[in-house]
Amino acid sequence: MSVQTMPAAMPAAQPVPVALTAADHKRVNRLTGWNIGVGIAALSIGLWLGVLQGLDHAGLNLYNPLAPGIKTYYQGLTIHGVLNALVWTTFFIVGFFTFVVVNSLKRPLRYPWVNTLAFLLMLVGLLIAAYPLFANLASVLYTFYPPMLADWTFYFGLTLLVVGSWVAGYGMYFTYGAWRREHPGERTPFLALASLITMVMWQLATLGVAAEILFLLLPGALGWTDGADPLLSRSLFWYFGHPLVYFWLLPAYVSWYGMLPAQTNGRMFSDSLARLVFWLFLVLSVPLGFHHQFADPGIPRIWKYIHSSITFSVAFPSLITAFTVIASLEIGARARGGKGYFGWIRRLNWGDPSYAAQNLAMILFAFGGISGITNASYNMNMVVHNTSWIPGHFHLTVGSATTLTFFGICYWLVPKLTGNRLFTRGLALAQAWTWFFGMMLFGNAYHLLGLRFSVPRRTMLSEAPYRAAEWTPFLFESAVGVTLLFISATIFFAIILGTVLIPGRKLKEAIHMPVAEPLPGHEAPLWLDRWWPWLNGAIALIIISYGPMIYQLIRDAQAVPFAPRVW
Ligand code: HAS
Repeated sequence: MSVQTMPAAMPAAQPVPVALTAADHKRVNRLTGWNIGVGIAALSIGLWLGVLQGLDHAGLNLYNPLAPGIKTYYQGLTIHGVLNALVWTTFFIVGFFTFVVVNSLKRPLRYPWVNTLAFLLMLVGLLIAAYPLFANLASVLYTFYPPMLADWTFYFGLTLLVVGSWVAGYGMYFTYGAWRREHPGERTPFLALASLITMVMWQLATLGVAAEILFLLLPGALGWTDGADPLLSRSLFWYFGHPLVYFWLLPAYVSWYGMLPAQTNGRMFSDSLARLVFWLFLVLSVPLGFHHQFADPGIPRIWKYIHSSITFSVAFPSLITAFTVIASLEIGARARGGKGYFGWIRRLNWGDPSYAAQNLAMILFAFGGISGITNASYNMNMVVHNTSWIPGHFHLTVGSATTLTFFGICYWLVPKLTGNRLFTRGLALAQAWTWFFGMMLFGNAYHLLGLRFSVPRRTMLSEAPYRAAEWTPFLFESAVGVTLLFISATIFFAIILGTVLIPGRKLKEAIHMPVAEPLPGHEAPLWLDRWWPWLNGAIALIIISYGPMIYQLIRDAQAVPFAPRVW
């Protein structure tokens, strides 16, 4: 054949989009259901120990009659922290994102076995870590600082849990990659993009704790080494520990931006700002962990200053969120007949428990956010660090913004997954409001106890000889809060069990994932769909803000002998 007659090079054929079948829906629903179910089961134990802790602080030591298997206050506190902060959140988030990515891309999982494997790894990890926790072999709190050392099974179990969550992320990236090939040049749906960004941020963040466990703690727990450098260890932990909090927060933001407005007839006020906020979190979430170590000697002031500045920067996307999400909700309230500067608030969809829970979570987060910004200021931090102010802060953030939002999501997602009606709307509304008032009282009391009286955190206050009379009104306030939270949690578990188990409650109409569409003509530009500038920016900032200090810490590391077990 002559050159002239050769056919022109054919463009590579674009893969045909793969549609979701009923079997795909069933598979992803089952996977989501299992993840969320395990998360809720863990939460039920973690919350129970939280209630006992709260009552203990108020002077009522009920551990013996109500949790006889728990041998020390610190065992209870460790189980509370690990199950609530690490297990409930991670399982819920992985389940929720698996559902969101598939339903938002409208494409089945590329390799469903990868996501199934992820769930199994996480589950096995949880079961392995549960053994030392309940056998009192790992009462090292959820931050597990050396020289305290837990049984090796604790670290091994946690490692599997984290690796499982990575694998879940890979399953989502493979799915996204396949979608991208099938839809070249198309804008990624917001819900999928935001979920994927969060999972990538998580992969960057968990490198710190993976290094800490694999190189410092696990070898010690296996008896291969005698000690570890506490400062290096704490620095690697907090490299992970602060972005961890955004791993908890961002799924709530996925819902607040991309779903909640639709639940009150609203639209997404700004698709561009929503995407920008997630990219900013990818860039800014990791390089700021030294703000947890303001009181640590050995970290030079300049690094504390740099990390403090980046901490103030990461509050910025949350401030954008406050304004844009409220604007999205206002659009909905006005469409529902709302009028006036503030009168529209009454017209929000308060009668829907899924909506109400999430809006109440936002209100609590406004207070938790303010206390976070207070923590970030070096001199204020010197006042509140290691006091009950800090649990006050994180119960209004992870305990409210995150957990109450996840409850709200469950109120549409669990009926969607089971095909059963919610058991019941009235109970679910009562649950959301009791959680709201419980956290209000609890959070307020703990903040004030820490700020005014320097009441220490992580202490069995019922036994503290220095308990002062002036603490009493606040401790009483916190006990009322704890009681409301206990009632609220009990209602939540009853609702979930009732929805899943009570027969004859089939949905009359199918439930669809709520999706808030952008205002017409306000779709985000395509540059907000590109990964490389943001991902490279995130990696560069991590190297700049951590590289020199981590190098120095490794170079000067001195192994401090692990402490004998005191529990
Ligand atoms: Fe934090 C400690 C700083 C956010 C969780 N944090 C902790 C710990 C946890 C935690 C668990 O700088 C304790 C760790 C330990 O065990 O030692 N935190 C911040 C800052 C922010 C922040 C600056 N934290 C969070 C979030 C968390 C979380 C989110 C979990 C989900 N935090 C610190 C610092 C420490 C710390 C120090 C170390 C303290 C120490 O000394 O140990 C910011 O990202 C917060 C920004 C948030 C806002 C609020 C925006 C408001 C919105 C809602 C608006 C809605 C409204 C309602 C107004 C600026 C988005 C509308 C109503 C209608 C009706 C429409």
